[in-house]
Amino acid sequence: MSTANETTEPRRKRALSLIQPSGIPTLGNYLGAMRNWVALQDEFECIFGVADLHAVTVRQEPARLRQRTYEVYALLLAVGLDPEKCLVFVQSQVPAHAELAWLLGCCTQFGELSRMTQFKDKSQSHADNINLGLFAYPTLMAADILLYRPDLVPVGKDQKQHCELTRDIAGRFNNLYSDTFVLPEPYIMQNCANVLSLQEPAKKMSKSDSNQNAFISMLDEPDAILRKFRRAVTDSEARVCRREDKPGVSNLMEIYGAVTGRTFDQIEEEFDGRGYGDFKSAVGEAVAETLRPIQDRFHTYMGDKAQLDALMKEQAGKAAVIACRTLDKVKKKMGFVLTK
Ligand code: AQP
Repeated sequence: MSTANETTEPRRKRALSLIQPSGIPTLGNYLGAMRNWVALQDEFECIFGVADLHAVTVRQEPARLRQRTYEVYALLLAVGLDPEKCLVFVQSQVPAHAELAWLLGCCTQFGELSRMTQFKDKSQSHADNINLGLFAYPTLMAADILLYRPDLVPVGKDQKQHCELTRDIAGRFNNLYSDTFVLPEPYIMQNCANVLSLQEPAKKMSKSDSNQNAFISMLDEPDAILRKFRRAVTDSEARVCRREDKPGVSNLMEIYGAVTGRTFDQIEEEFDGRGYGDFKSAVGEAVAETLRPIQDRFHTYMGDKAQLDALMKEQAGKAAVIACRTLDKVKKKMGFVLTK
């Protein structure tokens, strides 16, 4: 991705999205985000990142976080993000994120942060560690976004509230200090799957779920994938159809449709008169088949850590050029003395 021409040539619209290394990405992360990011890189000037600073708002074991960061980075490459076409960087390797988060924190109200649904949810699920970072998470997310002046921020519906707060913070800063930030649009991608937990289909599939059977990790072996789908919660009707009162089966249909390209009508027809056993095996096999080439490429990338390190360094350097330009502008406007 070229950054050198950014001020002289009309640029394509810029899109930015990050993913936390809080676990191995799930089938939900893949079908709801990563797969679509690959499609975006040809249309937009894309910036993708591993949000390791966000991950530590929940306690992480250091060696594990380090390993996960490599793994998530390698997975982003393995799904098809191409560093020749887009930026793929690690958030903590670009210090401007933490610095701008502090400055934006001083333009964010306590009441605004208190209203964030994710803060309320995570405070409940991590009641022994309701730390300042968890509370200030949206100001770091605002910094991630605003540093790169993206036009679009592809996010799942769950992140819409944080995107709106980013717009509020940016608008407030612009009013106080004159136009500085582009107000980004949340870009809710069409046709992108919302994958639910295999054990509690009322909630989304999450990589940090304590129940291993609730999610398919992108690195699960085919046996584990089949086993988890066979154990997936369904209902007693034994009929494959999509209905509100059948969230488990509907979720499996959504997944099957997303990996095979079949419509819900076609899936219903395919499994008409057959039990859930056949259906669950078919979903498991199709998912395993989808993940297999990604896993192969993942292992190749992980086999050469030196190359990953070199790529991370190069990409962080490119990201920092864009980020520091914005940060310097912000600091100047706020009255800080910059070194000459
Ligand atoms: N189940 C899902 N279905 C569709 N999309 C999903 N995403 C996450 N889960 C699903 C999308 O993946 C992108 C990256 O998410 P993230 O890792 O930054 O944070 P998250 O949304 O909090 O994902 P998890 O897996 O639930 O992480 P933990 O368990 O650590 O909180 C986002 O675009 C998200 O919408």
